[in-house]
Amino acid sequence: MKTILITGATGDVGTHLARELAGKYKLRLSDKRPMKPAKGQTFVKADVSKMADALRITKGVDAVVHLGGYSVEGPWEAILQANIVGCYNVFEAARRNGVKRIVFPTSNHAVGFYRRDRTIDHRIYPRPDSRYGVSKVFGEALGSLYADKYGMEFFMIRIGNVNPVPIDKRRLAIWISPRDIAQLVSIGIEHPEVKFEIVYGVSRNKRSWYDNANAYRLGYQPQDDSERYADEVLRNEKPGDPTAELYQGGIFVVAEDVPNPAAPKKAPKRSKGKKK
Ligand code: 15L
Repeated sequence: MKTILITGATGDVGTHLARELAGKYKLRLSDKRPMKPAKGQTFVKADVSKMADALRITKGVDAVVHLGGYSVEGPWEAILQANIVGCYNVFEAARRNGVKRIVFPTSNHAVGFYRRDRTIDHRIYPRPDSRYGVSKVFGEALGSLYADKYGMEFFMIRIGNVNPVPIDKRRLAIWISPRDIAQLVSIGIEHPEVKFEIVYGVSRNKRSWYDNANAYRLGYQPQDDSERYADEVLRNEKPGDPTAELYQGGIFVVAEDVPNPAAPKKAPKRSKGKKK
């Protein structure tokens, strides 16, 4: 049985994966926050923004699923340490320890500035919607470098939103169920021909914005479709930010502190002068 390291194991995605992949792999779970591993799994506390920790946890595993990091938009310093330095350390530590295969959950936010009326595939040029999205593009680029230069193998999953059920209109397009993400991660660990692949981490959603042909080519057969939840989700949907609603990344595209050039142009105000 293969030994798989999952970093960021206390997060939502890590928790779903540890449950779904139990029994299939020997799981070494890791995070900087403590957790109690299930029977048959081990836990190693580590902060991957420190190279020594990254080296310690990647030793002796067959593959790494690197979930660890800042998982939403955040301050630059936090993103830099957790997602840029942390990602570099994990890929480099894996290389030094002779671990070839890495599954990297990148994000829909690496391409979040594409509009919702477009269908995009794995070959599209990234359009990150946030500092967080940029950090995911960094991970994709670093993986590409390590694949070409060192012969390592990378399976990049641009994850939509992992949840037992889709939670709003945007997530109807990008939702992935826990069992579907587990299937994709298993393909990423097992597929013999992976050198560098990008796929979308979404279920077989009728409303998807992605052409996920690359995942299907590699054997992905999603079991779920958000459509069965659509009526209920849409019934409860509240009107959102009009700019966010144009873009796949949703609220991540909205600038926090400066005027946003992506915002729809407002009609010019009528002057209050006297009518002629
Ligand atoms: C992500 O990449 C995040 O990790 C997750 O927390 C959600 O925000 C998700 O995207 C999403 O877009 O719903």
